[in-house]
Parts: sequence; structure tokens; C-alpha cells
Amino acid sequence: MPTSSDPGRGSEVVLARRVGWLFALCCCALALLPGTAVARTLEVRAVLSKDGSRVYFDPVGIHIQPGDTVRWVQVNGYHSVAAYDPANGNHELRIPAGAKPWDSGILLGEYPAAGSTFEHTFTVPGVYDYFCQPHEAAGMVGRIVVGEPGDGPGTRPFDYAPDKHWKPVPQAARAVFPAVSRIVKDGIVRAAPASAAK
Ligand SMILES: [Cu+2]
Repeated sequence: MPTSSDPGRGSEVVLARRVGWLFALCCCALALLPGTAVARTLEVRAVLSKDGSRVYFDPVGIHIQPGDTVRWVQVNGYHSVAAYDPANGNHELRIPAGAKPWDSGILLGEYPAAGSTFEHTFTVPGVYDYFCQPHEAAGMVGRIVVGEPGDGPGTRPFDYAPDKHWKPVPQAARAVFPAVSRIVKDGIVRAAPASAAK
């Protein structure tokens, strides 16, 4: 016959509580120490509007810290996420020197289907501009600031190195990147509301 009065249970519970308190204390200590913030994962949605007239990343600008990860989520439509880098179809270099370019390829599926997300972890501080391969000309681009923006390629004006003969950033896309100063100030810059879109 089963019984609930197990003499060993009491001490187990006390031990579990002690371990729990110790864990909580460690977490508090870590959170209080400067420079040891726990790395975060932030989500950016890749969206095709319901009426099919707009394609955009939302938020279009985010400020993160080195070690943080961005997870792009394919909400609807077909999109990709690629860094502005000559390695990606000879696009203009607009990520920090020493940072690795990325290219998700077309994401296949709508969240939460497999293949509908892509993650990239950012370690080098600076400004990163990126685009969606199928919709770059329509202005589907975004900007990420990691830590201090510095004065790397992503902070320079478009066409800053004409002698390199990189593919120019499309006109429709240029107006979409939020200013670096605004991203740093606000932390997150949401995509413009549909009413503001052309
Ligand atoms: Cu797209």
C-alpha cells in the first residue's frame, strides 16, 4: 500500500530548497556584475503584408550587445537574410571589418515550420546592414548595431567606395535603414506603419 510519509522526503525537500537558493544567489550575483550580461536572442520578423503590397523586416533596426543572437522568423512570403558584403553577390561592404558575412538562403516555410528561421550570433561591435535577396529592390533591408557603432563600413554613406565596383544599394532600400543614432537611442526601431508606406 503506497504511503506519503516517506522519512527521506523531508531532507530531500530541504536540500532542493538550499540548491534553489544557491542558484538564485548565483544568478543575482551574475546579473549585478558589469560586463557579464547573459547573451540574449532577439527576434526579427520577415513579413509579406496580407495584401501583398509590402515586404519588410520588423523591427527594421535593433541595438544589441556582442554575444547576442538575432533570430529571423519567416512569418509569411519567401525571404532570405544576407549581410551587405562583397561575398554575397558583390554587394557593398556594410558590416564591420573582421565580422563574418552571413547568407541564410531562401527560408523555406512559414513559422513554426522547419526551415522558417535563421540565427546569427554577433561578436564584433559595429553597424551591420543586411537585405532580403528576393526583395532588396523593394526596400526589404534592416540594420543592426552591436555595442558601440564605431566608424566602420555600415556607418558610411552609400557608394562610399565607387572604385570597388560593388553592386549599389537600391534607392528604395536606402531610405529604409534607420539612422544609427536612432537605433542606439531607441534600442528598437519598428517597421514603418502601412499608412506611411509608399
Ligand atoms: Cu523578402
